[in-house]
Amino acid sequence: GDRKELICSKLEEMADNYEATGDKWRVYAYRKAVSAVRSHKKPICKFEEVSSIPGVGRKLGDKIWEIVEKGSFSKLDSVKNSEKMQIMNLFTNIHGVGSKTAEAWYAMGHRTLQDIKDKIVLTGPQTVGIDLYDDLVLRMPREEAAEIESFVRGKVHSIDPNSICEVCGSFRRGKPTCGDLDLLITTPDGVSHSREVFQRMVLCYSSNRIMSPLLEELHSIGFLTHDLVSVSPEKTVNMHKYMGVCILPAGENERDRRHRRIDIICVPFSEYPCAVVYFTGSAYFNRSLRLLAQRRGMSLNEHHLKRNVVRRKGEKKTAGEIIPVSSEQELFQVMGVPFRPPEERDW
Ligand code: DCT
Ligand code: MG
Repeated sequence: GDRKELICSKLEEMADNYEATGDKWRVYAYRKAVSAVRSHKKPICKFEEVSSIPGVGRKLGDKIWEIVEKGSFSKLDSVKNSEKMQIMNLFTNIHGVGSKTAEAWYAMGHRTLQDIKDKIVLTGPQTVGIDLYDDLVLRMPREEAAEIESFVRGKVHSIDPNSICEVCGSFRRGKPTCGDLDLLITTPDGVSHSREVFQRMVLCYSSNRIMSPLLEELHSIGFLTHDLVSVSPEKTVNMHKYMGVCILPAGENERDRRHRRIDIICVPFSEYPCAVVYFTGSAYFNRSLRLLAQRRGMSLNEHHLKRNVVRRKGEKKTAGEIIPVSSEQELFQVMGVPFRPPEERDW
């Protein structure tokens, strides 16, 4: 119980540090180990037991055993106390800043958020990221994500009562906290199996019909406070992915609200199953599914599942044909994969 939580929190913290430096493979290995330890049924008492957990292996086994024996993880302590790592974490926690940018700023001698504000010409999203740093660095509790979703869903349904609106991402995977809210919207159109060109027209139509009035309403009531994509009337007409920042109206007994990240995505009905799977994630799970599709001569992305895709040396030789699917279940079935509920899609 407690021991596992200690192990996981140390490994997780180490993964976050590696993420800030852009070391994707170590991030992957550490996150995978966290999930393996979490789902390990028995308590951890012996070294052999640790290293035999699938997804842990010898090297990480040694590190986990150090945490078990000493209650501390010396490598994490030295890494996270280094000045550079603290600053890399500070910078990469700014929305729109990745490890490469953070590295460059560090190399230029910048050390604080004030340095960045004073000396760097920031992109629009990065400016929002710095202005709202203290809010956006936090993950929101699941309960608040649910409140945001029902608030937006109400607005969507007042525009079109037939539309479907669902939160995907970590929320749908049942996580206790969410980094942002990934809201997917579609409208049943009654033509879901027709040709792609037509589908695209339907997409524009429904984006136009729902997205623009929705964004206008959410801005005007002060719910959407900052945009992370450019939103002008000409653009929202065909917009299908909005990214921005929102804040719930303050209730009577609540402490001040915080700004939260929200993505609103509008997709054609025929693409809904693939979109739900994609935006539910996790990103690691999506990668496994894509690889699986490839091995079966198919291809999968956020729009479609296709068959008869021929690849040579990883390169697509034929584009393949779209296999229409009407639900998540059917998508898994056609791919020949046992259905996995969202809660079991971390990998
Ligand atoms: N996604 C993906 N590949 C990426 C990034 C995202 O396939 N590189 C998909 C999977 C999850 C979905 O998009 C939403 O992305 P995030 O919001 O970044 O992920 P999350 O799982 O919802 O986690 P968080 O709680 O941090 O938002
Ligand atoms: Mg998310």
